[in-house]
Amino acid sequence: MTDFFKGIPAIKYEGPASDNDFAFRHYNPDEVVMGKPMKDHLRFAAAYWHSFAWPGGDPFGGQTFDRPWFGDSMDAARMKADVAFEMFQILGVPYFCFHDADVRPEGATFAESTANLEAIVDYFAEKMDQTGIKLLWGTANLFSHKRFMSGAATNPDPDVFAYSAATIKTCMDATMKLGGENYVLWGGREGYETLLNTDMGRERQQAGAMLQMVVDYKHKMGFKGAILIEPKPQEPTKHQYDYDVATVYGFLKDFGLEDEVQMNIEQGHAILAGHSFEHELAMARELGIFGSIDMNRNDYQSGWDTDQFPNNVPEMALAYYEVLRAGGFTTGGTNFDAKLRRQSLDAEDLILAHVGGMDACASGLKAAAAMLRDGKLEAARNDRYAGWDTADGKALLSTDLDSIMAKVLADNTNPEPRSGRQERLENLVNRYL
Ligand code: XLS
Ligand code: NI
Ligand code: NI
Repeated sequence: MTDFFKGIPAIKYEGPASDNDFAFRHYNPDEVVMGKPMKDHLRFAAAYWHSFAWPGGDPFGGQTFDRPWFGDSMDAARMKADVAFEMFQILGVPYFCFHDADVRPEGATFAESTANLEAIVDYFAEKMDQTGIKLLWGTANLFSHKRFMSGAATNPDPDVFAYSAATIKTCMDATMKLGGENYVLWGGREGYETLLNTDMGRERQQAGAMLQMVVDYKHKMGFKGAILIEPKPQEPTKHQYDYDVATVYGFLKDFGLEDEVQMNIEQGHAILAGHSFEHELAMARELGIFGSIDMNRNDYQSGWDTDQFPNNVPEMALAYYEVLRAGGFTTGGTNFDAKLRRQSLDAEDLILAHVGGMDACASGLKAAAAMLRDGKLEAARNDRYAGWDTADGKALLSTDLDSIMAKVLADNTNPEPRSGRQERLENLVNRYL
């Protein structure tokens, strides 16, 4: 045991009336919601990078956090892992997620970085064994080091493509070895700053080839989890290729990979793309590529990815409503891709941030389940489209313009506008919160 969390005990469910900051009011892991314990609906994961690797900097100032494990040694990496697993246990999160760069020191060579990663993976394996904590997903950090400044798969330099591919292989190996349930690809540097120096056609082909190799390797190694792409429209790159769910779907179709890859959808990225979170979730569900979520919240005024811990229950209710309508998670889960504000210096801030986020998710899930159970929203939606369930409605979709025009004339078709009843539905949703 380290003394980082200074004896903060495991967080327990105490119910909505509790006055204890270190307790859950809504997240009751074994409480059954729509036939499944809450913990199996939500499948919470903590993100290694924000909680343990981020020093608290912003564009105007550097490190604010003073963590005893900051440093480049393997000893520091092991201490970081000790503290991380202590946090996972205090919170009772069943999963965690990591990038290679979060968990191991960078080596002087590719081989040394890989050896460092392998040593930490062995250390994780022991800890996972002792605690029962599992890996939701692993991923490669192909964006922080300067070698990736012009992209990873989409770099103009083939050596960077090669370095990136080899790095992805080591991270897929690590994920497989730890029994990870998904492998994530987020292309923070896959895009461009200016078209003046960019060959978009080549870069798309390079990205397609890389993804095909990832999928081939998944099958070759017998990885049973899902390959997930995480869309984001910009930041750090000015224009990122994986803009949003619909854009990525077009890319997958182009390369014939739409049945091989699913989406990891992040709240803040949806907002940056000018969508709501539930829009992105619903789009992925309709396209058959819903996978997992990165839960956080974005500041609506900032214009960049603020990765705050979620606390807006009405928004989360609508998000989990879409997750439930998608049939819930299979390999996916709720990863807190969220970081403290840089003034939140204390160890307890890390715990309380997650406690609040987990409670907000649980409230949202309960509200979503109640909405679905009551069925009023779905009944109203079905009623709005009822015309399409009639024989005439169905026939319309498989005929031709000549026949339709003849029928419009014969029936003297003259559509009457009907209310969309938006305010009525919004009032209805508020009753479940
Ligand atoms: C950054 C992304 C990143 C991915 C994993 O905006 O959210 O954290 O989730 O590389
Ligand atoms: Ni993000
Ligand atoms: Ni993310």
